[in-house]
Amino acid sequence: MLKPRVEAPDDLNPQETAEWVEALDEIVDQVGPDRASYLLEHLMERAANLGVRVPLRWNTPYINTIPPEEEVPYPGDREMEWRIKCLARWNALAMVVRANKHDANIGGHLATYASLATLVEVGYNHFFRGSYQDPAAGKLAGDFVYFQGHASPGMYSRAYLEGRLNEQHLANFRHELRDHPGLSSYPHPWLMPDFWQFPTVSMGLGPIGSIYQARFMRYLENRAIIPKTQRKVWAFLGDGETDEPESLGALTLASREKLDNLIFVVNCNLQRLDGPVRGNGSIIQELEAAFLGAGWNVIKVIWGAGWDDLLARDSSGLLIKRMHECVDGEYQAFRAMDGAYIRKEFFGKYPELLKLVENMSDQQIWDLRRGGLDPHKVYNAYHRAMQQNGRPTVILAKTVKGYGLGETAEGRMTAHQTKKIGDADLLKIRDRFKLPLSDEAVTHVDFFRPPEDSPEIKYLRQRIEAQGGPLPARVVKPIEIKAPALETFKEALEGSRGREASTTSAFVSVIKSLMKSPELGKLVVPIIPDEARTFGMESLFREYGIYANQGQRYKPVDSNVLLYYKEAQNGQILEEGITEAGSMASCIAAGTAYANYGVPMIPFYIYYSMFGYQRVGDLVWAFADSRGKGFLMGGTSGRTTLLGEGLQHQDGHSPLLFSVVPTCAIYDPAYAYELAVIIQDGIRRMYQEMEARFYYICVYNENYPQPPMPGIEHGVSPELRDGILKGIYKLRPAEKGPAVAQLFGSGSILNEALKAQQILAERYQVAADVWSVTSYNELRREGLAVDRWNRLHPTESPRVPHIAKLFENEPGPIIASSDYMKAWPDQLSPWLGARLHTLGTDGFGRSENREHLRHFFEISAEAIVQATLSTLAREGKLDAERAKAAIAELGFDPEAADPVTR
Ligand SMILES: Cc1ncc(C[n+]2csc(CCOP(=O)(O)OP(=O)(O)O)c2C)c(N)n1
Ligand SMILES: [Mg+2]
Repeated sequence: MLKPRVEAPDDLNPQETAEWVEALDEIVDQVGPDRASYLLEHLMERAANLGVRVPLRWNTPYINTIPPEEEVPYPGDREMEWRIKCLARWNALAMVVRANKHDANIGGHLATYASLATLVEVGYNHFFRGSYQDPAAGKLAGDFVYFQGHASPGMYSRAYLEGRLNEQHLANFRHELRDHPGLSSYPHPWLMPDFWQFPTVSMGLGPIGSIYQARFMRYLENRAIIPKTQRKVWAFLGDGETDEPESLGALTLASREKLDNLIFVVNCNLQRLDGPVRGNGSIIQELEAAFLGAGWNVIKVIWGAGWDDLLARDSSGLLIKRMHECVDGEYQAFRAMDGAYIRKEFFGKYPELLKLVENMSDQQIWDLRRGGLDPHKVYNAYHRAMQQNGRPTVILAKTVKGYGLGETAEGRMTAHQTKKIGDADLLKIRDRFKLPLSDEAVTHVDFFRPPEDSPEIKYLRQRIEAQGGPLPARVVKPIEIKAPALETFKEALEGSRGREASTTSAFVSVIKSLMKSPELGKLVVPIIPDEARTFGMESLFREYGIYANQGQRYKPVDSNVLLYYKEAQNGQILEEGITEAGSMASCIAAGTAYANYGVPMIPFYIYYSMFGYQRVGDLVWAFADSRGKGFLMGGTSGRTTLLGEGLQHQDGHSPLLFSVVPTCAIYDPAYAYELAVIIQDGIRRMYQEMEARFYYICVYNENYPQPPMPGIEHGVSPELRDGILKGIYKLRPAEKGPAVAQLFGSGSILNEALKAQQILAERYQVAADVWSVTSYNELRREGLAVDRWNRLHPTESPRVPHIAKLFENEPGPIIASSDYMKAWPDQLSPWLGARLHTLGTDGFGRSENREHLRHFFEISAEAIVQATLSTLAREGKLDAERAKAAIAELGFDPEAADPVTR
């Protein structure tokens, strides 16, 4: 029978407690820790069955996860590898110090790589594979390594030793705009497209990116698009970096999806930029609990080999106790001081521990290394991580920030920002690294690469060959796919035949046609963060399946209906759940697969547009940096078209936000045929012409009749197609022309412009032309490019931007109305000047219906009419009193507060 709980003070019966502890001590002493662990587990199970609440602990002791007796021997030549590492470290340091000597404040980081060198060098020499050999497919891409961004000097100096970069490259670190090739500050595929694969320097993007990369790798394997290999995704991250929500936010996805192709290495140097990561606590223990709780394998590499003997000799248990007691702020201080300090402050706390080190000199105590700086310990951790057991692995490696850099940086609060090292320290480092450099060469901070036939370079080459090639390397194989003919999207081109439909449903028809295409269908990757039903895409579930690594282990509740919720191991849809960051990370993996895997996957990431750029802008930036391709579809677009939802849902600015990304083409189509033209051409440009660009396209949920493409009965009009792609075409000229005003509309609001055209004609006898503006931004970019050319060619006859040419002979003011902020159409001001008058949705959204919203934001048909009349009046083309009277007629109050203020 269960006993009622009593409030127990700390210890009801100290003697009994002591007996239990003694019994445990005896077991450990006589039989060993494994038996103790077995007994405890057994006891816990029993306790649970008796209804005892077993105290949960997500921590193991503050020692290495792999005990010495389980270690495997190191396979490499330790001495040789040490020499190579010293060379890599010297040149990395030289890059930064030289850069700042010649150009003060150009920046760069020394301390991060100093702490990371062993972790990456062991990887380079023994784990990271440059390629995989497949019996059928031949040479395949190698492992994917996400390097800590600000450790880039280390990766460059390694590539220098490998002969992939030359001295000029290193000398021009952070000088990318000189006569000789330079190196980018951090990993940027945009800037170094043959070298870097993954932009990581914005903290947190590497971790989440690598998780979704590992998942996407499995997706491609399970769909039989790539062969299965032993390929791994390695992600190196800083301990400070783990504070970013993106770093730890997707951990459970990795364990749920059983991603044993994923290895995180957290460089726990205990410091971030300003100071300690957890001065008052322990970042390693904190991360251990988080990762264990999320279902990962956790391998702690805390202590170097020197500590093994001390731990073995300590029978008091005080050494581990002391290791636990010290907080990270103290550990940091130990490394910033010296051996005597460590003896006094660390061992000195207990006489037993002082005794333990009595035969060691201060130097020997100082030389006791941390696990992440000991190649043997690191090798063993990596070796264990390679064993697949259905779970991702994290290695928590304790290191020292600024390790070996001497008094200026090692363990100092200012380590992160240190860019200069004094001559005395440089000479010490030279001696320590045993580099054959004269004092003069050291003070000049010369780079140093041993000759080609030196043992070091020979060893290096032999290791690279054994690993299947060097890393990082970004190789883009030519791809040969053809964009589908525009006619593939017949349904969209022919319109909805009077039926009301939204551009979102037009998009669904376009993606379905694409997925049916025999050549391209399997390359399409629909990515949806729990909004498929919102967009009417649930019919894809049944037909193409939702990707699920375990298939479907349950009978879905709707299995009796035709379009049931089908999960499948080879499912094509990535149903991500409610994670825009995760979905964007998937989009990055899919949109860069043409380079990383040699398969030109075409992502279509469709989402609630308000939760797009504004939420995951930095990932979008990284997508562009990665030369990502694909389509981002902003669903439920527009501040007034998404009715009812209100302030946090109604999006009036995404296109503007996307316009900051140089490789993003932004379109705001109104009709199904426009959408089809844009997507078809997008595939052509991105995948056939291999242009580095991607698309953001607004799609709306307002239903209206989708007209057929004008003239489609005679085939696609090239001029119309051209207009749609350039960003504008005349949709409906004034019936009783010539027009005295021009109306611009896009997306759903094009219908308001058409309605306005009618009201103007019927009620006010004003003739206006209506234009569909599919992309203000494409027009602006063309205009800017032409302006630049003119600026740089003052003696030649000026070129005229498309938009200016188009309106040279079109009379009257231009009234642009948009479901986005006024700044969106205003992009054309440089070429349309005072003729352009914009109506837009600046301000906060409201929960209302479309009619009220459009009236409130003054973008409705009536608002367009009112603006046109007023503008004509100001230009002297209409009686001002007539324009004034129209304000009330059209339902406006001239004294009402501006919506932007309400
Ligand atoms: C999102 C973001 N915020 C801030 C920074 C600026 N920054 C660069 S490195 C750094 C500290 C990194 O500390 P940690 O992750 O522990 O790496 P360590 O250098 O110690 O290995 C910061 C704040 C950044 N790169 N990205
Ligand atoms: Mg750190």
